[in-house]
Amino acid sequence: MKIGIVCYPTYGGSGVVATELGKGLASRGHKVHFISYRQPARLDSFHENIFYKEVRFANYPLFDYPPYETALASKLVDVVKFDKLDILHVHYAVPHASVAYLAKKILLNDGLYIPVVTTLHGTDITLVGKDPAYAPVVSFAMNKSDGLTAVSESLKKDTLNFFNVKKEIKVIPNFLDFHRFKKTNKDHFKKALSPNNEKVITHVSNFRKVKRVGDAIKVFDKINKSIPSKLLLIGDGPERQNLEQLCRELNLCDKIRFLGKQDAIEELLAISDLFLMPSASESFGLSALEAMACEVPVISSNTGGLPEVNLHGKTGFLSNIGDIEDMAKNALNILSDETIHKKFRMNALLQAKTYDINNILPIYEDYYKEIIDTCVYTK
Ligand code: GMT
Repeated sequence: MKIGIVCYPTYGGSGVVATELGKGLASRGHKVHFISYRQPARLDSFHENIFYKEVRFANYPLFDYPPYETALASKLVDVVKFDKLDILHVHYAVPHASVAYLAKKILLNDGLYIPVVTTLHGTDITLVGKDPAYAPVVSFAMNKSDGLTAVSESLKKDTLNFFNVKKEIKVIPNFLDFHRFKKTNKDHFKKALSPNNEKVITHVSNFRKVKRVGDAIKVFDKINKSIPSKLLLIGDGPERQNLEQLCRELNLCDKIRFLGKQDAIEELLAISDLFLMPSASESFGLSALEAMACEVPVISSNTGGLPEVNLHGKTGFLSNIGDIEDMAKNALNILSDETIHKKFRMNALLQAKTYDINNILPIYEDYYKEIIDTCVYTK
């Protein structure tokens, strides 16, 4: 198939999933065209079946905000026509679903029908999409997509609760590549980051409010009072300064390392003993899954899709949002007994295996075929 993938090029989960999906499809022989305003972060090596089409938008002094939607729709029309795409798959509904609909309408005028699949990732529904500033357009565009997928049962439920969606939503979860995410020996990192063999606790996110990184720091503070530990904070974002301030207030600066955005997260997960994800909202929790693939148990909140990924009492523990005491108690339960820790590590790996990219790619392929066939039949 010739597949167009539209995504955000940043380190956010939706861009990561879109890019890894495209790379996986390309390795199975499909021609994949990525369409975005910058080369996606994880599109970092050459593949003969991968093409990158950059959206360029001309600025003009009249614009406070350059009209990205218009530029993207024009690019989609151009790529679909010129590269004869079979299907467009847009990731994150805002604004990609409505832009794809516009492109579809323009192409229809020229006698071309391009089927559109929209994948809902999380905040495009739970936070941004349901904001009255965007909701009517998001709702309309979802109903106009030929195919609609969500990354967890919980996100599907939220979408049906918040919007009047008539379209069938298929759940296709996040996934990962076990060639990359596996526990390897990184003793030199371990020595550098926890020289006295302290336990290594890790958190990865974009440091937005919704991630509640402050809770991760407070949970760490409690763990560290019983078991000497180090906290690795990986990622960056708007809350960083507040978090640095919190570390100072708690007198934890020598125990917490802000590592910024890291490409080889798996190498840091390889030396981690525990992963913290105290989010206020999380449709799936891809970083938790990546940790589990590296045999790291997860202490998380019980929101959104997290209970589907992190199994309470098996791969880690779930607590109510903001319940720092409970999270710390659960963390100590795992960390203070080597046999228990080992068991959680193995359970985490086993559970992660069910999300192997090799299981998920055929589901997307079959879904694309089904959508294309239905469109050919109904058009
Ligand atoms: O907020 C983020 O973490 C980024 C966001 C995105 O859309 O870029 O991530 C969402 O999509 C990921 C991939 O499907 C999911 O694993 C994350 O759980 C989800 N984030 C939230 O729902 C907050």
